[in-house]
Amino acid sequence: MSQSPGSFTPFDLILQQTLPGDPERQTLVTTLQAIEQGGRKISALLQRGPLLGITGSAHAQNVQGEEVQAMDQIGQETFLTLFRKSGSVLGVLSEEAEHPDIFPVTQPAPCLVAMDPLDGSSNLSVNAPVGSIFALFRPVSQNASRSGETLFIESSSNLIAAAYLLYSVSTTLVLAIGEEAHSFTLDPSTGEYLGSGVPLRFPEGGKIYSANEGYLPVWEKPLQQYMSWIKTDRNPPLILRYIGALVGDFHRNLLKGGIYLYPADIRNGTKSSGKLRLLYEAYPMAYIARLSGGIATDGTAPILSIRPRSVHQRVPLIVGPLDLVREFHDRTGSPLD
Ligand code: P6P
Repeated sequence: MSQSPGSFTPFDLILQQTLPGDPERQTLVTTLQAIEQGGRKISALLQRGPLLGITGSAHAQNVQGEEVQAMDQIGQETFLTLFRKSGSVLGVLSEEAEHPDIFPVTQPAPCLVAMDPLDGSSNLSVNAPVGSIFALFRPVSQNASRSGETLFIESSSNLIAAAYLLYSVSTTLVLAIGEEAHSFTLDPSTGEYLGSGVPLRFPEGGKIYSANEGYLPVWEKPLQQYMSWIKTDRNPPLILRYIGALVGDFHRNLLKGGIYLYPADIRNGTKSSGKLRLLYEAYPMAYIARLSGGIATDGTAPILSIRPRSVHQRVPLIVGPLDLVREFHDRTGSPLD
């Protein structure tokens, strides 16, 4: 049932997609409130970013060996503090921290959160879109005997929700729970996130592809042939749109119909695992894609069927509407079931 444009809230979606007696309902409400609050703070900071001197490098490296931007650290501290205070989050795994943080909880059915607090942060210095990405899991256990890493790995098949914030012309929250994914826009004047109540669906027949073709020379042959085919022999050809921030590219492709590809590459005879991380980038996008009628794979298998061996494990990511992803798999020799 769609409500009038702009009156449907994330709280409405949680109520719609969970049962009254479900102890996770309150956990989802409280955890989403933390995400919403962090989104308000980061959105407001980014409006004045250059004036505050926070859009540049922090002159440090993260556990991934990547240069940390000042806003990466601000995003990390912002969401970590909010999740710790929520009483609903048992642990947080972050791109910006080597080990998960484990917190005391007050809720009977707490969740785990895997997050990329500020995705695409190298875009900040040129005022291009960035995002925050979250995957929420039901923990297999609450006892402190397990290490944080073990808890996240053993709980990885218990995805219960996924969300991203897109900080762009406006600030968008996309939330996927139960059977539906919805988009909400932050009204800075009230702090509310408001949506139409109409679920998100990838349109069929999309004509967009998103990939960094600068790496074409180090991609495998079938992929190189696919990248040529989509521009020449495919009817109609696909057109390239690439923002350099997964959240921005994914969101445009979700609304307009497009496939995003960050494949493995071959360097010095060694095949990489791609760049994106399974638990806090590929999983949440795969979950949102699935609830929106799409699918995400690693080029061979569905992302949601892959169990992590380590918490910062990387995977190749192909994600988009079923028609375009199926076409990719047919053209590269690994047809989807
Ligand atoms: P490249 C940002 O660093 C990110 O993780 C994704 O958000 C984005 O899609 C990708 O990497 C961009 O990577 O190699 O094209 O700069």
